[in-house]
Amino acid sequence: MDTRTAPAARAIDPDLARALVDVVGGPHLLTEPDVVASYSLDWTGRFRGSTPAVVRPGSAAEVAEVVALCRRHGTAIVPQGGNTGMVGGGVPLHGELVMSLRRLDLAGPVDGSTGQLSAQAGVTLAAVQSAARDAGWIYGVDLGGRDSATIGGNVATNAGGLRVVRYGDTRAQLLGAEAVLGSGAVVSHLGGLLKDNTGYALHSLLCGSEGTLGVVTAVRLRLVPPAPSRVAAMLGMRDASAAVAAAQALRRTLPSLSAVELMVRAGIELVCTVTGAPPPLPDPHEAYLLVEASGATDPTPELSAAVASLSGVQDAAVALEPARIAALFRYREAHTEAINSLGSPHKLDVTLPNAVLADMVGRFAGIVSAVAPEASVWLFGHVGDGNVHVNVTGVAPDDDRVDDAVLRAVADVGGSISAEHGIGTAKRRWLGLNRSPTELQAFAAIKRALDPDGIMNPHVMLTPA
Ligand code: FAD
Ligand code: 2HG
Ligand code: ZN
Repeated sequence: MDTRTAPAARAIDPDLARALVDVVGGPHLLTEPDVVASYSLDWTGRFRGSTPAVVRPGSAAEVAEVVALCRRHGTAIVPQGGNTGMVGGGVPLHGELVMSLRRLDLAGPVDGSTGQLSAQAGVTLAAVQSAARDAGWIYGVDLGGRDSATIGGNVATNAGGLRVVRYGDTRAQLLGAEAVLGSGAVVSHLGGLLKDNTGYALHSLLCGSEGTLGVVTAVRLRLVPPAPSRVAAMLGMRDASAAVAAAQALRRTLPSLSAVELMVRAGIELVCTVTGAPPPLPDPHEAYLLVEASGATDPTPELSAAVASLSGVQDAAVALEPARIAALFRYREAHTEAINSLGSPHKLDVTLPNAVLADMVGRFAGIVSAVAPEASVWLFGHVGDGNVHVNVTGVAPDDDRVDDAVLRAVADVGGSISAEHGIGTAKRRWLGLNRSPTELQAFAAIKRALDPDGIMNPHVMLTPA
């Protein structure tokens, strides 16, 4: 796969290597080139870095010792969870040491009376969801990378996903965190009090900081009551504009709405070709809306009434059984892997204001073809949040012209250049489109305060000092 490749990393300082082995044990300092290579390539295949070593601490205390050692040696660290990130923020593109958090994998127990769960950073999202479910609660965040993505990575990126329209993003679930800052200091606030206005909310600041301020080692999460009755419908829509208008209407008319996802004909056809799934509806449609409603009682009558009042619906497939609902969601979730099968994509994850959402969905293909006529554009996303995933294939990994054109067009109409994936290295160049010089100065001041030597993910989000 053609990737944006970084120069080879320098070998690790032998003194640092010995000290790291003393902390984590020999088996947890990985230096074999074949082994560390898998930690150096991102999920999309667009960003390939190189590292002298991967260190795998087994406790928060070991994380703190590793950070202190790296600070002393002036060695930069890239924290890594499940390596499912989409913006090149979790791979060592400048020869950094990789710190894998996957050994911090203790989840629970759930506090059944408050509906809260503590988990270490390396627990997968799927394991958090299943611990919550086993205790009679649910965790409100869900996304396609759930089996590999870690809760530490979710917090570091403030992950969104399929149910933000109902429960909010990761920050909305986060009641507290434990972290080792770049200074080496350990901060811990895991008490889980629902109301707690005692100074700065450091956990909220760490959420979405993409490993640039410190390493998240544990989190306290809010859970929500289960919504056991579920129904999903795949709507064949007249066009993308009608689908956007329908999604916006459903937010108001369907109180039990728990997901509303946009797809278009080309994406559905690609998914069917790559996965072998049959078409979701007998005839093709220009756009599709996947709608899920859930609650304590059967939401089907409410969903049917809400759908009946929409315009532009040409056909519908309704699913009530969990397996059939999962099959409908598969059409949406499989977009990411299906697009990857065409080569490493440029991923432009944007949010648009409601008023211009439909118009922009119609404009993206033209914006891309004006700078890269050979490229293909794939549109889908969490349209209930105004979040569209503009994927572009057929463009070299280091050719940023489409990124530039799309992100500028989005910012020009008041949109965000990153809805949920973060800035990473992929979008650092364009952060100034959304953030003023004064805000960027405040970001830099926070970074200097918490990470005085700039060792935490120094090439991510902000320009290195
Ligand atoms: P990584 O990729 O390992 O790291 C991501 C960033 O977080 C990096 O900057 C890294 O340095 C930092 N980091 C990781 N762990 C820590 C830690 N413990 N402390 C400090 N910094 C840390 N994202 C969404 O928001 N919504 C979606 O719907 C969605 N769907 C996806 C579907 C698929 C199939 C895939 C592959 C990915 C999807 N993603 C989605 C992207 C990705 O899963 C999320 O960004 C996720 O939160 C990353 O978690 P991770 O553990 O893999 O982090
Ligand atoms: C999703 O919503 C993820 O499936 C990935 O955020 C989006 O592949 C993408 O661009
Ligand atoms: Zn997404």
